[in-house]
Amino acid sequence: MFTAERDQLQTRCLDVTNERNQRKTNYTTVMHQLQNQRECLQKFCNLEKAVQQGWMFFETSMYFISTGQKSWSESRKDCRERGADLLIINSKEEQNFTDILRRGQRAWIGLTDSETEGVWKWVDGSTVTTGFWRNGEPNGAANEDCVVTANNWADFPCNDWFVGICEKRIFN
Ligand SMILES: [Ca+2]
Ligand SMILES: [Ca+2]
Ligand SMILES: [Ca+2]
Repeated sequence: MFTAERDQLQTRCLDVTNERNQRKTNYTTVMHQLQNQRECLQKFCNLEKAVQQGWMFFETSMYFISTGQKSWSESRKDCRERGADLLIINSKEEQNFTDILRRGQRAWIGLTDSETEGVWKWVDGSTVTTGFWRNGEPNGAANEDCVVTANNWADFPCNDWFVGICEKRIFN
């Protein structure tokens, strides 16, 4: 009789523990869901704010064209202060999109051979795989180390003044 009662108590105790663990698990799950929702909302709010500030979206990035003309490095600094960097053109589609974005202006992109003459590198350190050079460009040798886009690319002196296109990846 006594043993039976003890067994019953033990079983009850196990049940309570299981229930409590289950509740804990549920609680953790709900907390995670809430956290994800909050992060999602935060992301959405950030995107909405970006649109208001004039950023435009294309595929997995957002883009901003500066209003003033600056040197290449000043344009880059401007982009970085916006949490972005100068544009890296990865495809013909992206090239076409930025042609719309620049509205006829020549614009700096994140491509330079200032480190090693003739070795064109993007601002993320990668080398050019798909190039859209204008016929005869690049032609500036050591005098022209920075690239502007105007339908296609040309090297220019980095201290010339142009507007710049910033790109920020939305998904990494
Ligand atoms: Ca890009
Ligand atoms: Ca050069
Ligand atoms: Ca040139």
